[in-house]
Amino acid sequence: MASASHRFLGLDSSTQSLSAIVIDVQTGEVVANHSIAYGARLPAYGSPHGFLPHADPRVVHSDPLMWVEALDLLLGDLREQGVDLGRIAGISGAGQQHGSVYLARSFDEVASAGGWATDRALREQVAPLLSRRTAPIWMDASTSAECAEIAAAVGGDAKMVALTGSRAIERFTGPQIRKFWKQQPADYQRTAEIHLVSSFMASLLAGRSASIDPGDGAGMDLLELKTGAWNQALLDATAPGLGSKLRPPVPASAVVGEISPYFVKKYGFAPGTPIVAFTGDNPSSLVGMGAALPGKVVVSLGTSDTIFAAMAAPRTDPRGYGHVFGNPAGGFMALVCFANGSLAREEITRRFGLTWDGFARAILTETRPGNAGNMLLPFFAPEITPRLTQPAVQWFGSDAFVAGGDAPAAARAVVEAQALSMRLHAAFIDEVVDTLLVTGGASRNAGILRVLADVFQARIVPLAVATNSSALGGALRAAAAVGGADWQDLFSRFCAPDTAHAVEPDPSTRAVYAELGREFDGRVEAAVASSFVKG
Ligand code: XUL
Repeated sequence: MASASHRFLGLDSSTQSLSAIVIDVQTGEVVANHSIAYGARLPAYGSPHGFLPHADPRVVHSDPLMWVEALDLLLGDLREQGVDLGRIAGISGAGQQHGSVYLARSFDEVASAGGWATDRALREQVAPLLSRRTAPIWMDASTSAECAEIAAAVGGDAKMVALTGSRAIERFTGPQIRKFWKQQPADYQRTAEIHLVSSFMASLLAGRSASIDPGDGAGMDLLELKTGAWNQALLDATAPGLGSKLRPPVPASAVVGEISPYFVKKYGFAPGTPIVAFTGDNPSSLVGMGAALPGKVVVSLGTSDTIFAAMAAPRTDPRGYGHVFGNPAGGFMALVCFANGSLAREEITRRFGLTWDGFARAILTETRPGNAGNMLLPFFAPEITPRLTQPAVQWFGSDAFVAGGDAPAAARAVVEAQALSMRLHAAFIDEVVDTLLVTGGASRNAGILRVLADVFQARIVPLAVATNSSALGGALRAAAAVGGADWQDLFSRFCAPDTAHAVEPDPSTRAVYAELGREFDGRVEAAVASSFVKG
């Protein structure tokens, strides 16, 4: 019987990988923690970083079949590692936010027709369902025209922010859907169902249509924050008949289905294992960091960098960059997203031939706070915050630095710029920050943590258990929703801070970074043409 077990599975379908974490809430153990990196394991999709190449840097899509195949691979690996999936009592998870998948036949139609065949790979069965071959993802910045149209139709961006918690944003799903309708009206017409990455993954597991939750749904420019329901004016402003292609949202704690017989037969799950609504990777990470109750601020260093915090009442960003999403544990969360996260850090290591240890050394021992006047605007790809629809890289400082001949200064410069940008653009969250929790691949890099501590003048604390707080959040959410576990109890057991690796701020750097912040703000302002649509 599934419910007699205390084990829960959390999944995270993110930009570059699909990850799984299994926790045991009785013993407090992380039983399994495993990832499939798309670039390494699924090279046939031509997506070394999880997305497809495109001549226009603003257009970023992924192949949803890569995510489907990764699910089979991941569960196969877990089984091979001896993880008994029959003992899993509940599943939840997360997906990269905003990305969308378009189906000509809904998952419920598949279920009515008998569900997934157990003797054929899932990928083969999902391929004929797609009405759009690729999925636009959060890195896509190609919908400025559609954003302006949607915002104008509902009375301007200030109105959008008040209604949805965000203005009309290029990567958000509504503008992406509108672009699809404008460019491929016949394919839009034959689309029966539109999913976010999160609800798509949940639907695959359930073998039927899973609804979207308000955590991820608020990243679509379609959901009304106050009611948690789709807003009819926004649906109408986005594309005709859109309401019939989206299932009504459900609370994040809702059970959206039971594991499909395909996974029971193939991987040994117990029949009837419940699937709790999936959410966005950031809302899930809020839970996985033990920060879902107000009072903690999280920095997530991933493909994108994000800074977020739980909020009791929605407080919106007057600059128009930040977002308010549903908090899966109740209430709301604020988030600011930076597209040039690890991709920008990796660009510097690649250009200068630095290892990650060398990168940390450059910051810790070879350069000083303020970087001797060297500053970089590290927008190697179109940026979300500040809003830049084209790459914009600028080097300021010594001749050697500007000419690309100072590797240590370049390492410090990319991280100082990222930290200053976070501080600047997250000011509206308005929490007293004396501690920042960090997660993500780069949260183990001592150089990066040092700069964050000094720029924010805050203690920086990584998580002890796992760098993948989003997958962990999925497992915790399943434990709370179907196992009846208490949040505080879960947080104290699975989200303990790794105090041994905490980094304290150096107070003598406060003035340097106050001055540098003003300089950075001025340079950023100069680089950005304002695009806020007035009502
Ligand atoms: C958040 C955002 C990204 C994606 C991918 O708004 O666009 O953080 O969720 O991680």
